Amino acid sequence: MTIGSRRGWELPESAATPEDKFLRRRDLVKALAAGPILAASGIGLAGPAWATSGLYPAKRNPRYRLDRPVTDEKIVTTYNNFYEFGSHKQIWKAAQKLKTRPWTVTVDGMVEKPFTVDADELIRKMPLEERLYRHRCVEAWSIAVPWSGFALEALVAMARPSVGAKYLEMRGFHDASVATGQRQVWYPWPYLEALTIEEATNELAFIATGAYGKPMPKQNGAPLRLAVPWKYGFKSIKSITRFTFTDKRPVSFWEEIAGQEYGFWANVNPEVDHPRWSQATERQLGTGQRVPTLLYNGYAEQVAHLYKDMKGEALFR
Ligand SMILES: Nc1nc2c(c(=O)[nH]1)N[C@H]1C(S)=C(S)[C@@H](COP(=O)(O)O)O[C@H]1N2
Ligand SMILES: [Mo]
Repeated sequence: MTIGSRRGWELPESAATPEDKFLRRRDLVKALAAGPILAASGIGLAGPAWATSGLYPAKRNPRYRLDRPVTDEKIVTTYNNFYEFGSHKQIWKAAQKLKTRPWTVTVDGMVEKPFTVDADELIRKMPLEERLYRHRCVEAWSIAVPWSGFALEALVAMARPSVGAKYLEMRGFHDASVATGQRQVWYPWPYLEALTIEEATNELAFIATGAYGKPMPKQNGAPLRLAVPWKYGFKSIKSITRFTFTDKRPVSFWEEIAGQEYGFWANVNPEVDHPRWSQATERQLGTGQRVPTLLYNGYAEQVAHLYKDMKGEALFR
């Protein structure tokens, strides 16, 4: 691995979205609102995500702060887990083949009225903000990222799930013609993850649509990916195409492959080892440091109550 750079330490949190950029963004939003002629003129338009690219950087929500430096953007966008494109970290180039616009998102299952919506249309309807979140991979490396996006709770509210719905299942895409990793047919494609409704409506559950003040890079899960920072990274499913409300607990992608190692809950806990390695510490990418891992990855205050009365559940793998 060649992640020896120390640049992460040098980046102050404020480097993520300078206020002046935010102010310019407001002007741009006004300009876009002025009409389709301006919108078509190309101001601030970044590639095919043009329909929402003017929304970044979103205003930072100061409630979500870090106890560590933001990781260098270069590292976060070039060291990835995205098995659809290969079972190694250097997938960022291969991921550019994924066509993320137009992108259709379906909301179905136990809801008042199932619907399908264009991703940019959905993003435009949601309350966008920026949050600084930690991310802890089950493999014991970690990053800290300024995500842009919206609270998953807002999408749940829009979906109007029926009272019997207990879980929210999220599915990735399935297209082996572009995602060469999906030619490995022994994996249970598409990637699938799920949360309980209580988890999905917890304030921390976030749908990230951008990073570092820009639309989401493909390799990080464009156009929309989950960010649940108190859980191991594999729960944060990328490039979601479908949200399904259900009363049956879904079996997630990794749970199906190796349920003894990767469970449904996957909450971060330094005291519960992975069957093959310790989870006590983590390698902070970009810093050259190994630091102690925190219970619920440092988010116990927001989420510990969700699990208080759960007995006999493997909450930490
Ligand atoms: N669809 C999909 N989502 C995924 C994965 C994947 O392979 N496919 N890997 C997960 C894992 S293990 C991690 S650690 C994070 C990595 O996110 P990043 O590359 O943006 O850091 O994505 C998660 N989401
Ligand atoms: Mo991971």
